[in-house]
Amino acid sequence: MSKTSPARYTITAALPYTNGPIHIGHLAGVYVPADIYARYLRGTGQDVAFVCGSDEHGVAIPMKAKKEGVSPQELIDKYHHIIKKSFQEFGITFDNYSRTSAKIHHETASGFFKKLYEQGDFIEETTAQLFDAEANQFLADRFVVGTCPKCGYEEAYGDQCENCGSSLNATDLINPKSVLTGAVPSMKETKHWFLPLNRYEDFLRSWILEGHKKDWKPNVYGQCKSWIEDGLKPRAVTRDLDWGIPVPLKDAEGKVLYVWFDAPIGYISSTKEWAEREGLDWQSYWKSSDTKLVHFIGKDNIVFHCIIFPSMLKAHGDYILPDNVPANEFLNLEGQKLSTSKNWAVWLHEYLEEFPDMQDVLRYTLTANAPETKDNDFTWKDYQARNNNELVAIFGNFINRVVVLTHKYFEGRVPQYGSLNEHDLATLSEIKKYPDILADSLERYRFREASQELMNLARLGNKYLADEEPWKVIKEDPERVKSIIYVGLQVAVALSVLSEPFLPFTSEKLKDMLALKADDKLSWTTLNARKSLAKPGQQLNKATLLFRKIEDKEIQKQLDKLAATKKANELEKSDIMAQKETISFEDFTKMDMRVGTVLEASKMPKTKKLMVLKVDTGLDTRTIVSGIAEDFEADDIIGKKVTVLVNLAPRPLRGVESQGMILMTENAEGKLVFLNPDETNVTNGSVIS
Ligand code: B3M
Ligand code: ZN
Repeated sequence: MSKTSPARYTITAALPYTNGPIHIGHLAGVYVPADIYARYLRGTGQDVAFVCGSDEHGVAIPMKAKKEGVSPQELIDKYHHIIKKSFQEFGITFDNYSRTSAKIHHETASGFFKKLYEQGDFIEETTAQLFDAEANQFLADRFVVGTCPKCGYEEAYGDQCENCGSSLNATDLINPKSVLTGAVPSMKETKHWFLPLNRYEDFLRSWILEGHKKDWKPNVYGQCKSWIEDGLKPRAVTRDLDWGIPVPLKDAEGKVLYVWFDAPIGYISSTKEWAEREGLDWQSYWKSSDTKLVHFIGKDNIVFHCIIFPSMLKAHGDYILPDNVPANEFLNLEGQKLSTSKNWAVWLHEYLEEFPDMQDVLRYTLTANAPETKDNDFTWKDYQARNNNELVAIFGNFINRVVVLTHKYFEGRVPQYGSLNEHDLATLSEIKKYPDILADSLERYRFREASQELMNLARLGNKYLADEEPWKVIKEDPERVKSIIYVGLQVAVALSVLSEPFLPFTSEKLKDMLALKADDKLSWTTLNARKSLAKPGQQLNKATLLFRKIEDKEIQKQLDKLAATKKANELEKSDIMAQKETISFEDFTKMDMRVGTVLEASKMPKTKKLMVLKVDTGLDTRTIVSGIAEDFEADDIIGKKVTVLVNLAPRPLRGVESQGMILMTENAEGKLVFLNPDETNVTNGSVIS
């Protein structure tokens, strides 16, 4: 792969599953860095195909559809549109956002499978697989959980352990259990096609272990190394399932392609769809050795993008391989793992509604705090601090000062400078270093570092103005102020160009303020070649605020929202029953509850739980059968005061008619206790109201 200057780039971002919306974990891990990279490349004049799309297959889809009570098709349509729209509004500039249910993808994936099949690249094998007889369903992937053979985690899935990241086969699980019915699966024979990864060991060793030791991130390289050294095994690329791309062979009724076989091919289909629309040749983006292919993914997808998909591409024979796979670690939220099912997330579509026009604040926070080398935490306080202390206080403040002063002193025109002193010249030459400083970080996928360098450029401008104090100098030496504002505006123009990949909405506003929109020659690469970035005489537009301060109460609102989620989750986990449906006061008054005294008690023969009581209800003495025998000795309750529901319809229990109900509850140890008006001077028959 050419390291120096590729002719074009194919940038892929992991295809999100359409079983939920996008949250900040997805953004920080994959989409924000991928978009920064793609925008940077376009900004430097490169030929880029930035592709993505919805991942609409796999068992996660029918499972979630069932949970939501809709059809799989309804589910994927719903989330595909939410996801696509939120990406667009957030400024993620995919050249194409496709979906794996698209015809072009079905054809591409089937064609890919067929070619490998015809070349003899698969092993065909009938093996015993886990089967849930009750659900009449083979259990693979997320249909089955059990103990991970590698780390002992008890909730590992049939395809992957989320605890240690190992990729598994369903039959590897210890104590497997069906997710569908809870049943212990039996074994049943079924035929599948396997990609013998072991055949690719030599290729993977030399390509990754020797070829990419230096340029791949240590977390990615390390996972690949341990995979290869653990010994690669054949992996099934088909499934017994009714949701997915049918296996394109005659004897494969009821079988579909494994989702991890078809999904990465989605990158190719998405490129095809785009190229067709644009009148370009898709093949040059996937089959030319002067194309640089980069996959942006989260760490749980490493094995699929570094081992399995490259082996598929290699087997196919005419595809290029990824030059890099800059996988990120995970982002947590307020110290807790992000989780779609537990609703522990900041959802992109909700953020866009609650913080309109503040896409860049989130982009910046997620980049400045990106989980590049280790898992990281998103906190709302940090979000507020990044905004108030960096975007507002440094970037925004600098721009506002220099543009406002230009209007105040020079009627909004870039001043014609007189002489430039040493400080001016040093500042101008400092600006010129930034395109390279940023490019250097970005080329190494260090987005955090790059975002901080960008802020350093704003700091440079801020410090320059603070040191030169044009608002003071104007009184004695207005000529000198022309030079100061001129230099300040050069920093502003550089910021408007270099911030584009990180803060695209801000960059746009800033270019507008600086009247640069018509200046189509101004770009990342031409910055240094130009004598003046802001040309003397140029009329600027009005100063507008680029960022606004975020108040404590806005942050508190978000924290309260999370606290409510936490509480709801805890309630669900504990045995506390959710509140029943609201009843009217009339309903309540229908219940007649009285105070009574237990006169006699005896355990009902041949039962474990039932006790027969005689209770003085104040109205009468009646028989009540109560399921309390495991928690009380008969002798201990005689003489106790109890609360009795007296107008409950009588019902026979083991041949004895029970004429009411004693109100009970459970104590912290799970033992039954009376709901007791423990007052000796309450008369039996007193109404409880
Ligand atoms: N659909 C994303 C995930 O694991 C998965 C990526 C496919 S990329 C080809 O959440
Ligand atoms: Zn594990």
